[in-house]
Amino acid sequence: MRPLLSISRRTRRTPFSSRVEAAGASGYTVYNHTLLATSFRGIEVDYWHLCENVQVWDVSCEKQVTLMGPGANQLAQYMTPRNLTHAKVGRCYYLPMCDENGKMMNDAVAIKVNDRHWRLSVADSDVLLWAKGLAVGFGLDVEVREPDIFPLAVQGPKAEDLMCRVFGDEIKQLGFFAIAPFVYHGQRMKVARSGMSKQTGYEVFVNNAEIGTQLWDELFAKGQDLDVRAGCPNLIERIESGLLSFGNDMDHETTPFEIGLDKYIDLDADVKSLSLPALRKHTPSKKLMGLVLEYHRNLADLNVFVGDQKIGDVRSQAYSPKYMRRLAFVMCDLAALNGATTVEVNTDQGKARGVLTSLPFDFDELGLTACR
Ligand code: THG
Repeated sequence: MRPLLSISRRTRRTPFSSRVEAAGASGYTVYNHTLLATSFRGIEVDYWHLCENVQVWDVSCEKQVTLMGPGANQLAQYMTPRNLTHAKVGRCYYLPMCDENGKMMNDAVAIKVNDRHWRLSVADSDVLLWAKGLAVGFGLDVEVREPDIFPLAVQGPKAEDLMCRVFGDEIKQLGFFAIAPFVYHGQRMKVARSGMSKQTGYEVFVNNAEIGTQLWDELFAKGQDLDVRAGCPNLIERIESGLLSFGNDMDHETTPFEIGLDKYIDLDADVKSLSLPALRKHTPSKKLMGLVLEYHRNLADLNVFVGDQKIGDVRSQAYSPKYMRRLAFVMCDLAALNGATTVEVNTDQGKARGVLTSLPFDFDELGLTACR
């Protein structure tokens, strides 16, 4: 018998859990103490459907942490090395969040609600506890809470069409990473053009559980001809798109420079950030890189070699049916790698050779074309 996941109040269900079960979720993980489906009809079937149609995802597990009060701006800035000085209301900001040693605590999508109110949509680590500790330790006048807000993602090339049917054509005005209030059945809720896929997508920040389930049902009723299905962040699509997962591709021992988040950090910024002093002195000794393997073979372990020398570990991996290659993110030891790009891994059929590349994958440059 396969082991069961025992669900209790601690393993939080969401307003959409009954819908997710009814839609036939076939696997779950726990993310921020909350249930998150990992597959429905199988990861490959879900993948093709996501790339060609539209899916509705219960991503309530992207917990919201709010910082409210006169110290909210300061606390948000302490937590990230990204310069928030010119942050605007109405935009989402992808934030590496780092400790005093420059190590990753989380990667969140943040919005500034107003000058005294930030909202962080956090990845899988307890940002609430860290933020409370910082607020008390630095004596900031700010309240840190986890409000009842349940993100619902609508992802896929037909997402815009479906969202217009439910929220109106104004949805088309939202640019990438923009966020604006919409009214649904009399309830104001924010909608962003964002999500954990590189297909077109939106996230609705549902702030009323009952209206949220109505919204779920309406998305399915109005999307029948679009073949709308329940879905979830898809491992294959995430890897092809180079989207990182906290806990998999990075952890509390990783710096943002080691995972390619340099572009979000201005080391010269004149801001009070907990991690900037350490990051200014930091020289990365490891780097997350893409790995492309010729064959559809399963890995026997997570070690990556140049000759007999181990140079890194696989962090996330999946077979890409679109490019017919196994793709992986590998954390490489730069000294051991010494500039090599051809590496070997152990598979269930012996050693296999692969090529290391920068992330995100550039399939054109790799000479790979989509098979459909
Ligand atoms: N949506 C929301 N909250 C989240 C996630 C989300 N919190 C947890 C987790 N996902 C955070 N991780 C990511 C990783 C990448 C992106 C978003 C969240 C992302 N990155 C773009 C990229 O890499 O190209 C763009 C970033 C940018 O332009 O600033 O979208 O999915 N609400």
